[in-house]
Amino acid sequence: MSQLKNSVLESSITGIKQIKQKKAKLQIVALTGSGVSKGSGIPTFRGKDGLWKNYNAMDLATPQAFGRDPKLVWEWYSWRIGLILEKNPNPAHYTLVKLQDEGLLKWIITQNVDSLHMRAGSKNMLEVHGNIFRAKCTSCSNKIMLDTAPEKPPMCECGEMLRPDVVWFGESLDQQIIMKSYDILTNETDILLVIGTSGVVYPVADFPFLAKRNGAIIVEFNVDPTPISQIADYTILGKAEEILPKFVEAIVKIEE
Ligand code: BJW
Ligand code: ZN
Repeated sequence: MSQLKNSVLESSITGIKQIKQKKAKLQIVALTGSGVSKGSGIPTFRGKDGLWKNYNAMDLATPQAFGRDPKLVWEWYSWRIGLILEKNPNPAHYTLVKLQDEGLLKWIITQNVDSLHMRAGSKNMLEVHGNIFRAKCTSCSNKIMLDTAPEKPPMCECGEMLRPDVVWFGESLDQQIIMKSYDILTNETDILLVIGTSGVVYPVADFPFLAKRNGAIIVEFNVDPTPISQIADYTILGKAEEILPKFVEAIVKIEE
C-alpha cells in the first residue's frame, strides 16, 4: 500500500538505500506524462486547467477527426507547437538528465510529445505517443521535422497531406517502441519513477503494473493520487519540478 504523506520522500530514500545494499548497481527507469512539463507552462490534458477542459479530444485527437476536418486539427496542433516553442525545460527535466549522467537512469519512457526531455539533454528516450514536431504522410512513408508552427496544413512531396506524427485515440502505438518498453519494464527496471501522469490512458497505464509484477519498486511523483498510487510503493505528492530534484539529489548521494 502506498504512503500518501509528505514524509514519503524520506521513506522512499530509506527504502532505496535498503535495495542498494542488496544490489550494487541500481537500474532506474522513468515513465513521464504531461505533469512533468506543467512547470514549464505547458498545459496537461486532464484536470481543471487541462486541454480537454476547452477542447474535445474526439474532435481533435482521433484519426476520424483528422479525416473530417484536417484544417481544424492542424490549427490546434500549430497552436500547441507555437506554445511549446515559447517554453523551456524545467528542473524536473534537467534533474532526469543529471540522474542519467550519473549512470543511474537507464531509460526515459515518455508519453509527452513536446521534446522537452530531449531539449534538456536526455538520451535513451522512448516517445511512446510520438512527437509533435514530426509530421508523417497520410499516404507514403515520408516523415518530416517541423521547426516552426505550420500556418496551413503541410503537404507531402508526394502531393498528399501530412499529419502530426503523434498517437491518437484508437490508434496503435509503434510496435517496436512498445516491445522495447515491455522489455525494459520486465528486465531492466529495479525502480520505476512514474512522474506526472494520470495513469488512465492505455496501454501505457499498464506499464507500472507490468514493472511491479516483475519486481520493480514503484515511486510515483504527482500533485494528486492516481490509479497507479494503489500499487506504488511510494507516492510522493507535490510538483515534479520541486520534489524530483530533492529526490534525485538524495539518490545520487546514496551512490557516492
Ligand atoms: C503534475 C503536475 C506537476 C499536474 N507535477 N504532476 C483499455 C482500457 C480502456 C481503454 C482503452 C484500453 N486500450 C485502449 C483504450 C482506448 C484508449 C484509452 O486509453 N482510453 C482511456 C482514456 C479510457 N487508448 C488508445 O486509444 C491508445 N491506443 C491503443 O490502445 O491502441 C490499441 C487499440 C486500438 C483500437 C482499439 C482498441 C485498442 C492510444 C492512446 C493515445 C493517447 N494520445 C494522447 C494524445 C497524444 C497526441 C497529442 O499530444 O495531441 O496522448 S491523449 C493524452 O493522454 C496524450 C498523453 O500522452 C496521454 C496521457 O496523459 P498524461 O500525460 O497522463 O496527462 P494527464 O493530463 O492525463 O495527467 C497529468 C497528470 O499530471 C495528472 O495526474 C496531474 O495530477 C499531474 N500533474 N501538474 C507533477 N507540476
Ligand atoms: Zn507522401
